[in-house]
Amino acid sequence: MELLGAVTLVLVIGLSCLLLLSSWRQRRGAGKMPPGPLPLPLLGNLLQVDLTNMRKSLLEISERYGPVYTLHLGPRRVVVLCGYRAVKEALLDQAEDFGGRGIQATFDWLFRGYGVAFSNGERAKQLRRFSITTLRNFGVGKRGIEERILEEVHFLQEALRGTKGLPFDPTYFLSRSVSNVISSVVFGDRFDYEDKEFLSLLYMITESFRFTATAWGQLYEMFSGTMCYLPGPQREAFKQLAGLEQFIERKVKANLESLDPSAPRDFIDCFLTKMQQEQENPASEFSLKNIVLTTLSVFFAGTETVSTTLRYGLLILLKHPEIEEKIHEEIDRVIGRNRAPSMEDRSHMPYTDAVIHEFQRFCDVIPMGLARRVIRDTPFRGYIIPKGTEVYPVLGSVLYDPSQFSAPETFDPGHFLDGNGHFKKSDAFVPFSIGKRYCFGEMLARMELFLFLTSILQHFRLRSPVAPQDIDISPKLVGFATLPRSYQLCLVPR
Ligand code: LZ1
Repeated sequence: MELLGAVTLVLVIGLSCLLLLSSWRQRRGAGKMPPGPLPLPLLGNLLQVDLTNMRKSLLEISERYGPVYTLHLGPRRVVVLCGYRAVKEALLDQAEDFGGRGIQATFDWLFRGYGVAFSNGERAKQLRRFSITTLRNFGVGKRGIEERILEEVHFLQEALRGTKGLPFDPTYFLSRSVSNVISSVVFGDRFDYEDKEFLSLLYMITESFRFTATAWGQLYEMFSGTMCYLPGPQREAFKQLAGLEQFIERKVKANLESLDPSAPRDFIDCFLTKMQQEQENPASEFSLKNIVLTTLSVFFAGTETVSTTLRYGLLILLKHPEIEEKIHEEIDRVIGRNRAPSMEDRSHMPYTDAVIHEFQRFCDVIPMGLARRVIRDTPFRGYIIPKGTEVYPVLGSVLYDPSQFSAPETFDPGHFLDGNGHFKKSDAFVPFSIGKRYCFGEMLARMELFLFLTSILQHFRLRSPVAPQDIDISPKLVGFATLPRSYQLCLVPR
């Protein structure tokens, strides 16, 4: 009995020391860090956040600790930035300092620091510059891509007419069309809407994105170190990401076998050519890993964000038929029924433009942005953030900042209109983030949102099988991503 007592005592003391040590390690060098809730050993601030709504939790904590605070996501020590001023002062005014990339644990399982979106340093720099230039060479931001989008619009119209006014879930209608625009750029061609492989790719994208929005996905952000070895929903997400990687690997191989450097067919060809040019350069980041994971980043980002925004947007219009009606009026007045919309129309359609901005503000598709990292010891608002510390720019807290929008919780296109019905810009419109690593798909996304939305509403009236007052436009999931509830839509030709 005495022996048992002694063993217990030693165990308890030993365990306490371990916990204290781990707690001390967490807070090491925290002297000049922003304040924040006291972390527990190992768990960090797990008990202070609601994994089903991180955006809300992060805002509630900022009411107590201010717009800049330190939060422990399990073992990750993260500086959280809330509200327009803090995010802008960091990401724009100290763009260089805050220009590193932090962790997105689910995606990092596959990316491991490679590819344009989730890399750092020289690698990120080379890949970003190459990606922007190459997208531009394929017409992104110019007439070329506008024509490609309008071509895709025709296929979408035809598919939508096929629903014959019956209720349907619009998810895959939208994602197939949106994805085909970026697919044309990265793979050189669109997919047929019935292509089984295409549908399985879209399923893999949608499902892995959905996982990041769930509470499990957020738990995984904290404990990826152990959870990646354990069974659970994260395994499904890994399977989907791995499936996407395998598809891109096959594409790269096929392109290589038929490559003609003098006539690049797509983004992959351009990357392969660059790889060959830089074969002798030991500092080159144009490697096999980076071609696969850069192509995948662009394909993934170019598919899921825009289609989620459109899907959410159409649901909002079902809730607010009076807003839909005003868009119809503006379309009829500016474009009419006999020609396709074009980007030139946008500047003559302030109401529609405001609605699209309000979609992006209200939907808040990536509420915490992609995590950043300070690349050096960074003085900020009297604190010193040590080099390498992760930073969460809470984009949702800017999009919902009450000092920037009169009624942030309400869907109101008036947030982007002045008293005369002219479009009114807002500095707090940051769905693409800002600063050194802002989303370079911004131009493409905004063109797609405008052209897809106007051409759907030019030809169809939206109807809901559910009465507008019974439609719930609050999100179904808020994590890394924000997702709308699923719904049925009817389209009536007009
Ligand atoms: C991304 C997004 C989501 C995931 C990965 C990259 N770029 C949105 N934009």
